[in-house]
Parts: sequence; structure tokens; C-alpha cells
Amino acid sequence: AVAQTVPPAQEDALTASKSEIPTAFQPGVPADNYVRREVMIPMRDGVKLHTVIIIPKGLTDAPMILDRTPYNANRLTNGTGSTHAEMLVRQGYGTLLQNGYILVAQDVRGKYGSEGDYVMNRPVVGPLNATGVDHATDAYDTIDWLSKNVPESNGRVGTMGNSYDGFTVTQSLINPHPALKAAVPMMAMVDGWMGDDWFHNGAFRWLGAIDYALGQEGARSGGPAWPAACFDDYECALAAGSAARLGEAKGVQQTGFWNQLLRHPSYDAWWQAQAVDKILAAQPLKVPTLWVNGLWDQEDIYGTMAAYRAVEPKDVGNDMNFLVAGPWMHGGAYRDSGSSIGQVQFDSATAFYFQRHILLPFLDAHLKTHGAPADIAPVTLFESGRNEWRHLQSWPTDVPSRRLYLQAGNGLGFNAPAESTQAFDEYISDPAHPVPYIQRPVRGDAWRTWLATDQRPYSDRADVVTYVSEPLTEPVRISGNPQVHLFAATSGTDSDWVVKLIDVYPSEYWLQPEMGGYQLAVSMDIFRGRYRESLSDPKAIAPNRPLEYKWALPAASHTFLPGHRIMVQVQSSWFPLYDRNPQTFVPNIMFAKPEDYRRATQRVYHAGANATFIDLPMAVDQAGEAH
Ligand code: PG9
Repeated sequence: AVAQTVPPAQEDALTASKSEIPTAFQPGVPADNYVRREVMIPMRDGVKLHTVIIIPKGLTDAPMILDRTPYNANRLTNGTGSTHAEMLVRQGYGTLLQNGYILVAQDVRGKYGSEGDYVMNRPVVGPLNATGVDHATDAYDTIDWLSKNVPESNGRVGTMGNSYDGFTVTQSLINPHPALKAAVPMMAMVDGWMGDDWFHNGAFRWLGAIDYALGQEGARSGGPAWPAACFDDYECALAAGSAARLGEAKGVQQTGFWNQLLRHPSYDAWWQAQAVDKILAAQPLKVPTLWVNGLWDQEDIYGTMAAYRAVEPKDVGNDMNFLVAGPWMHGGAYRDSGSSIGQVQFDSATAFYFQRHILLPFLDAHLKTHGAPADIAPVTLFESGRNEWRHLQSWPTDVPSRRLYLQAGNGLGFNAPAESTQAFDEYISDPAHPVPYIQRPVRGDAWRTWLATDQRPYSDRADVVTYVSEPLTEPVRISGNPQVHLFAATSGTDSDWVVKLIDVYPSEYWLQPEMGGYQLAVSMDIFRGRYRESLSDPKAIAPNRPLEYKWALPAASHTFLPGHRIMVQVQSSWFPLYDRNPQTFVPNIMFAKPEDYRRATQRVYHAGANATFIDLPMAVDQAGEAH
């Protein structure tokens, strides 16, 4: 460092006599409040993984939080270039650094600074992986090294991460290292076919998949940018046609994972063998785990809940398997305050609440050297609508249900509709004009908040049928997965069906006037009709016959308040988030030809034996429940 002295006064006169730029500038020495260590940790096969350790200065006997990421450990630990460790990281990690934790970020094998080969969501060692290494072994070897080589630590490790990093947390639970004392999988990718990143019930989230395959596998360090040709993704996606054609136009067929997707459009053995919930269900429960679920998670809304539920029967003492479900979009539990999504407000900083009152006590109890037992409920659930937290002993699956029926005249109610002359409503689904999932132009980050966006632009479209209740006089409180029983017919031989359960705000809303009449989707999802009888073995649909389509919508925790109305919308495309169903049965939709895409007449039934309904999981108060 160069010492600062008072400049001699006579230099004023010489102002222009020499350059003001020093010949060799020496940067100031920042007074960091942390120590940063970078190490290459050896794995059992000799591959070394790049690992960054951030240690707040002066810390001793401290636990370590490990985040294993494909997104660049350097970026994760140096977001802003500040001298304050808590400013460098995601806000939730800042909370941990402020509260006596060491943060460890590691590049997974094959990405950024780590050696080895990269495989998307590398399957566990077994039929799909003969290499002898996977994320479970890499987590084990890393934790082994950390527990012995960080002198400032107490040798105890917790794994934590969101999304892909949440997936790696789940893998650390397979044959866990004894020094792993707690795990926090947040909004983890668990089953890429059933309802996380790549497919939902067989419908393909193609643009995200192409973009992601390019970003992850276009290069070891960050892939090439998506070559854009349209301001509006809707337009380019429509012009491209099938997934295979669009992928080729972007060059993504050069990456391994994209080809796997094209090869596995159905829920075949390849997908089933990777489903993390099924893998964990077969494991002993050894590590206290806090699952973090986002009720409006646009990326991985399915997996965390599925995994929590798969593990729950093993938690006989109800003290190992914990769940928090908050009103969050993807990553919302540790990225910001969690007060709102777009226009929808939740009356308090829900993410701060989670970090301070659930996450920290949970981690402290299991990781701190003399951690006090955590006073947290096994299940902490945010109830939107009322905008309150509920603290429960479990999130029960066997709650009473109530059938919400579509009615003639676009009505909706709890009474079963009688046989009526008008037994169905009809619309044309035209693949040349698919229903947008958000308002056009579709671009950039707009999709992040999309699950909470106003559904009003679609309720009046001719290719969407809409049913709405009278204003409620009593609250309707649901908690769990609404089950769709859709009776519908198509004139084609394949079809997608989208069902949305919506809270319609009063036409005038005194608390937030701009929300007057807002249509907030509480739970909605798509189902690809060819999987009606079997998820692994698609079949052509018999045309023009009312058939029942059954599937579970994402878990919801919501009260429809008096004065609000309940709405259901049904449609047959959600573009361009999901690829189009050609509406003609073809062996593999990824390779559908332009002539396969045909208009179809769709009928949604609402009478007698073909009465469409959604089975609503009704919340019940639990003994000892606090809120
Ligand atoms: N949802 C992203 C993802 C997870 C796992 C695999 C692929 C993508 C993520 O945000 O990490």
C-alpha cells in the first residue's frame, strides 16, 4: 500500500507540469471482514473440485454451510465485490454469515473451476451411471475434507441450496457423511418430468430447456447466449414448429442433455430411476432436513413437496423432517424480503421471517457446538388470502375434500350439476394461435413472476372456457393438492389440457385499489392428454368422446375470502412456455411435422356422469396449531 501524506502546497503551481496518472497504480488493500480461501478438494476418483470458503474474520468453532453449484462458486461468493462478506452472497446466506456460519461454495464436477465431466443432474451410481461417482459421493468426499481441514470450524457441516443446488443437497442425503448434521433443500429439482423444470405431466417446457441446455452445456464456464431473432419469443417459437427443429436452429443438439430430452418424452425407466423422491424414500432418514417450498415457484414447484412427503413416513418421532412453504417464486426464500410477487402483496416480509425464525433456529440446533433445541413446528405453512403463517404438526394428505363443480352457464359451485340440456362448452384449439401464458411480447425475466400474474387477459378468450362462482359468503380454506377430474373431448387424437384454480378479487378492493377484479391463480397446471392411461406409454385419444383426465395440481395453501369469487379456466395450450400439442397423435411430439399440427374442437363437460370437478383439499385446524 502507498501511504497518504499531506501534498506539499508548492505543487499547486505546478499543476499542469506532470501527468496525474501514477506510473504503476497500486490498489488499496481492502479491509475485508472475512477471509476467502480457494481450494481444490480431491474426490475418490482423483478429480479435484474447486471450492471457495468464506470465513468471517475472528470466527472459531463455527459450523459450515456447503452449497454445491453448477452456477459458478466464485459468482456465488462474490456478487458485488464488497469488503463485507454478507454483501457478496444471496441475502439468506448473508444472514448466516452474520450469525456465525462459514459459507462454502463448490463447483460441481465438470463446471467452472472443477475438474471432471459434467452430466446434467448426474444420476446416482447404478443403472444410469457406471462411473462410480455421483453427487452423493462428491458431497461425502467434500464433507470429509471440510470436517478435517478448516481450523476455524467445529467440523460440522450443513448442506443448503436452491433449485439445482437444492438437488445437490438432496443427493448429500444418500449415504450421508457422519459430519453432515443438517440439510436445507430449497425449491429443489426432484423430478424433471412430473412437475419440475423440463416437463409438467408430459407437456414439454421447451424454451427453458433449450436455453438451459445451452447455458449449462454449451461450455464448461457459462454457455453461449441464446441467439435471439425475435423481440417476442412467442413469434420465433411459433415459426420454428417442433422442439427438435427449434433446438437445431439454436445448435443445442450438440449438447448431451438436449438429446436425452428428445429421446425421453415419456415417463420411462430413465426418468423414474432419477426421481429423487423415490430414491430418498428408499434411504434411511439420518439427517435432519428442512424442505423449503415456494407456493408460486415457476421452476420447481413439484419436487420439494414430493420429496418431503416421500420422506415423512420415516420420521416416526416427527423431529427430523421439516417443511416450510412460503408465498415465493423460485428462490424467493433467500433472495429478498418475500413481501410480494409482482402486484400481489403478502402483508409482511415472509422470507425474512423464514430466515430468522425457522432457518437459523433449525441450523443452530443441529450445527452449532452448543446449539439450543429449535422451537419450530414440523410444518410451517403460509396461508395466502389471509396472509398468515400456520405452524402445524404435519401437512396432512388425508384431509376432507370438497368437490367444486363446473356448472352450466359458466357457473361454478359445490352442488353437483344435474343433467342439463347444455352438457358441455365448446372451443376451438388452434395450434396456429396458441394461448399465451403471459401477455405478449414474451421476453426476458417476465416469466419469473408469471404464476401470480393476472389471469384476466385469458378469461374472455374464445379458446379458453371460464367458470366463476357467486361472491363467497363464507371463507373457503384449502391446504394441499387440488385434484382435477376433467371430463373433456377433442376432435383430434391428442390434446393438452390446462386447468387453473383462481381467486377473483372483489371488483373494488379497498386495501389495494389496483387489485380490483384481479384473477390470482392459486394453483394451475397442464396435462398432456396422451398420458391419460399411462405416463410411460402414451396412447392416441379416441376422438369426440368425453373422457376423464385426472391429475393433481400443485400444492396450495390459501383462503378464498368472503366477497371474493372462485374461478376455473380450461384451455388447451400455454405457449411458448410449453410446446404445442399437434392435436394429432404422433409417436414423439419433439419431432412433429408442420402438417401434424391441426385445429381441434374441444368440449368441456359439466353435467351428470360427466360432470367436471376439482376436488379441493379443505384445511382443518389441528390440535395445538398456532398462528
Ligand atoms: N430450476 C433450475 C434447474 C434445476 C435443476 C436442473 C435444471 C435447472 C435452477 O434454477 O437451478
